[in-house]
Amino acid sequence: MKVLLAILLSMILFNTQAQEPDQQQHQTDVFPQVSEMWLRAAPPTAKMLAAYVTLENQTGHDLTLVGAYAPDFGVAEIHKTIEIDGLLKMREQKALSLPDESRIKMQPGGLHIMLMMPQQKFREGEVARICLIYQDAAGTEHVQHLDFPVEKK
Ligand SMILES: [Cu+2]
Repeated sequence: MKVLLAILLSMILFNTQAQEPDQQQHQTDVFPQVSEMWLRAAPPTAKMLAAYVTLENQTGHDLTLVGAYAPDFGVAEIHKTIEIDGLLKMREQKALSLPDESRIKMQPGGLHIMLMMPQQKFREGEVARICLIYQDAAGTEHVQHLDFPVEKK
């Protein structure tokens, strides 16, 4: 009888433990963490501007960066600068994978957000809204709205 009671008691304890909420499952952070975010200041006549950011995926889910848009620009694209036969060229990156626990680092001479057809001038100290579009494993798109400080570097 005592043995049976002990078994029953341990089953109850086990059940209680199993029902405790899993902290990991309650993580609601959908977007990567951002750092080193800036838009390169350019002369007022510039037709193209470049913006940079480092994205770190701590969401617990794999993501893919599939594009960008910016309300103050006619076109926004993710580009990569590559060297072909000694010439620097830019290629649009339509899908950059950003698996869980990985990062994408954009910087001059490499990956960047290319902004074309500016609808207004951006001066140093101002910010420009740029929205990054991610796709999750299920194919659902998530838009991260970011304000890039305009900096001279
Ligand atoms: Cu470019």
